Amino acid sequence: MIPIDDSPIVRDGKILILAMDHGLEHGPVDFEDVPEKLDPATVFETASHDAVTCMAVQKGIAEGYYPSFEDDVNLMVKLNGTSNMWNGEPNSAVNCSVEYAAELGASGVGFTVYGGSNHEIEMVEEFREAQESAREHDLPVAMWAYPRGQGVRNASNPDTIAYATRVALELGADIAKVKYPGSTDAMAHTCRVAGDMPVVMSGGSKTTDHEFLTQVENAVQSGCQGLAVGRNVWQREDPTRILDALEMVIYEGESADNALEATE
Ligand code: FBP
Repeated sequence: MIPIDDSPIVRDGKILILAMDHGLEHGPVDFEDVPEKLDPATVFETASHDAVTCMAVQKGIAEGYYPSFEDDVNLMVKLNGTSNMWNGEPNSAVNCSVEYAAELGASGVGFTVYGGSNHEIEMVEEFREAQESAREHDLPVAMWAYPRGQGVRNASNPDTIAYATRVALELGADIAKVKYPGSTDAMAHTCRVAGDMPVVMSGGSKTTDHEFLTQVENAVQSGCQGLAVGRNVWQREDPTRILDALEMVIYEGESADNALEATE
């Protein structure tokens, strides 16, 4: 397999995944304040920003929209997902194969594993199949490493987040996407337990420019290679501006304050 740093979804050792699988995971409610973003083409246009190393979408969005953007955007196909209508113990249906993701033009694949769910065993078995198939296609695998379910008392607990990150390394993920564990020390610990595997911070629900960029700055300073973000970019009125600022913080090591000032 090609070294992760040589993958097209990595730029100068850094990663910015623009995720837009929310229509499946959360439903149209995430687009209420930005109804124009219901058209996936608008988010693909945003993903053509230099700061974005790939855009993560589900199969149906890749099939319908990626052909118009393949020259400007690297594609990550999410191989599993669940709707918010599912009310059971956390699980994620595999809805796309690695072979088909490769056919669609993917430069990487994404896979959710809910550690601590009663479905963890089957999810890890499904991950095994995807990970080994991704190796055959030379595609990096990003694990959405989300502790969630009956075995998890507190999904925000820093030790739990570090554990989920280590699970990603042990199972052969190339990138772990994790929630911010609350402090720079905890994030640094999370990155340490990941060994050489890049860790990217999950964006979360939309916050202010300052709050969001400061958290990204803290994550990057703690050893994170970047970000996998959705709402904090495309729910904004001006996604280009926040991407300009993210480019400074992630790739140039600028502070959130400097990046905000420079992009005002
Ligand atoms: P956000 O930056 O908007 O949080 O997107 C990242 C992501 O992992 C998406 O890929 C996914 O749809 C969503 O968050 C899952 O959110 P939740 O943690 O609420 O399940």
